[in-house]
Amino acid sequence: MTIESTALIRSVPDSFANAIISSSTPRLDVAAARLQHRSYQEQLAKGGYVVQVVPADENCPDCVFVEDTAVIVGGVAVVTRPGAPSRVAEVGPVADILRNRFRLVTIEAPGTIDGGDVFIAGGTLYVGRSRRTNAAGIAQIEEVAREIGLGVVPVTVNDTLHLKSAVLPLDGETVLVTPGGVDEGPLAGLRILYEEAEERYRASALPLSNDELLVTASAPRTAEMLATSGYAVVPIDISELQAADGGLTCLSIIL
Ligand code: CIR
Repeated sequence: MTIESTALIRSVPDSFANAIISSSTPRLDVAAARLQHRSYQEQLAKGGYVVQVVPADENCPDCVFVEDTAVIVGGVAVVTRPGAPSRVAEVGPVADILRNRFRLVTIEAPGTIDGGDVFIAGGTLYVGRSRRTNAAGIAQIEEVAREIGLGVVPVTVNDTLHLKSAVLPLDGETVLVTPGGVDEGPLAGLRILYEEAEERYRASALPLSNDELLVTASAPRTAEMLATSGYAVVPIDISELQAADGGLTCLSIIL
């Protein structure tokens, strides 16, 4: 029997128009974001995931970026304490779903972690030191990782929001990296492919359950490089969600 993986996603609230944005992007278009999010949901289902949808919360403009609220580490769901104060209330409904399947560990103050700062590859948990994830948060997730025998490698994030804004796991051993986005020294054990220079921070990628790779349509040259490297690329337009600093990983938690 195949055990299907679940992808937890969260709907786009009307208040998405007020999501946190780092650039001078004009007003976010909620309707366009919803259409793109629907297409993301469809691709996850086509790609072999069972999709579970958490309803939006109008009090949480950024709640569609559900990845930031929890990190699955083996049989443990680490419920985060997001680094942006306006996002702290997002965790409750996600934790309520995860507690049915996982032991919960909650990041406590003064620790902060955004799930976008964490990925696991090759027996190692990589965690970003970023504007959103601090040393106290890293120490707490490190304890969970060590319990199940994972090594922990902190990575300093330079000029971007999260570790996964610049380093995207493509499989157990390969990452797609934005040159200069993070201190690359700690990534030494991984095979690195680089985002094309003229598409800086536009490429995002998410492995599907059927071994295809979802890649943002806003980075066609990087997508071409990935296809040439042997990945079965499926392009998707999430430009309106990217306008609020989101990528493909941040729209789901894979269980
Ligand atoms: C934020 O600034 O928190 C949101 N507007 C974007 C979060 C993106 N999350 C992610 O990449 N994991």
